[in-house]
Amino acid sequence: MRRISTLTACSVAAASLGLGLLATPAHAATVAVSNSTDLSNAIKNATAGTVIQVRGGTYYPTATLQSTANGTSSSPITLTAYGSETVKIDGSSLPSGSWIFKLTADYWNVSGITFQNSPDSAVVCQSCTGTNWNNIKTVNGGDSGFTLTGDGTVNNTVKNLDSYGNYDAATHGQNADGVAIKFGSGTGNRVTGARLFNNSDDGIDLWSFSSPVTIEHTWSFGNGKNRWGDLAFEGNGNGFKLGGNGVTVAHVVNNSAAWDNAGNGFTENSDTGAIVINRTTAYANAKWGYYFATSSAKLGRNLAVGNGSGQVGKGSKVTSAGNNWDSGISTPSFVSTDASTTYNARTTDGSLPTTTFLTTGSTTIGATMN
Ligand SMILES: [Ca+2]
Ligand SMILES: [Ca+2]
Repeated sequence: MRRISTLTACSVAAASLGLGLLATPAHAATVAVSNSTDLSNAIKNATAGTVIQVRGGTYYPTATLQSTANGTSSSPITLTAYGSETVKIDGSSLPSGSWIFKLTADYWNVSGITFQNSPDSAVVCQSCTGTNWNNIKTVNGGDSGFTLTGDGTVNNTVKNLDSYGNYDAATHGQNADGVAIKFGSGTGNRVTGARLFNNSDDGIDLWSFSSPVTIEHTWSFGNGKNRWGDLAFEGNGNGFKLGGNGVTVAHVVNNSAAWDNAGNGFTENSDTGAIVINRTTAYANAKWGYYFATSSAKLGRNLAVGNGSGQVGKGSKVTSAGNNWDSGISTPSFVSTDASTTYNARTTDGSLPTTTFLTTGSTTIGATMN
């Protein structure tokens, strides 16, 4: 097998960089790659401490990029764009049904990369522990953009993800979510700062994931609309789909917003657990802003306006306090209902773009939209 020239012994790499050897983990190496073959091999052959820097450009791998190599908590494996260069990994040359990137591995840090035009799901992390995903984009794929799945899915953080335009044509849009955390278990998983929009199915879907997931500072909008001229379209279009398949689990959503989705803004989807939803906003979704018929959800200080079926549909087990549908709570006015700025580029640190859309200035109710 051809070795990547930059995968040199750690002592040589460290010496050439003028680094102190004591600070360098054994066998760690920094690998800069600029073609798909080297990228594939670097991912496959990584070991704890390996840093893979991907040079700017668009890559067209012909097989799924995948690894079962584990980092450690103190010596993770890093896959990142080189400097501030723009890196896109495009699935157009993959066999049908392929994913672009699959990890069955622990302690990876992946950042600054766009995964686009996947034949199927773009990024799948299966039974992963301790992975960090920063400023990733999953765009225009053939199934869900970003997926965590499997038992042993523990302490993973998805930060500042953009996932949009995903559509499963063969199944008429019924599956492709922006984020899917489905069919698995494990604690400590968190999604923050995500924009999940214009996907054929849901913004985020926690179907049959049996441990609590935390979602915060996340916007989910425009999902479940037939944007593909599909005559048998089946997308659901929930902003936040917080269960499914009979699991009972207390997922948590804080300071997030759902608007303009074809389904509900926030919904249990058969999860009977004590789902916690605080300071979120549901605006102009086609169905309910909040739909919790059978769960023991705890809804606090949420703001629902202009949703088609109504602001809240809740069963007798729901705890509801401080929301604008509760008695004695007033509805603050939105500073803006023009969503155009929500599509803007992120700030230089990767945070959500600055917007006044759906802000109210309230310190007590609704999402702060940042
Ligand atoms: Ca669906
Ligand atoms: Ca879904």
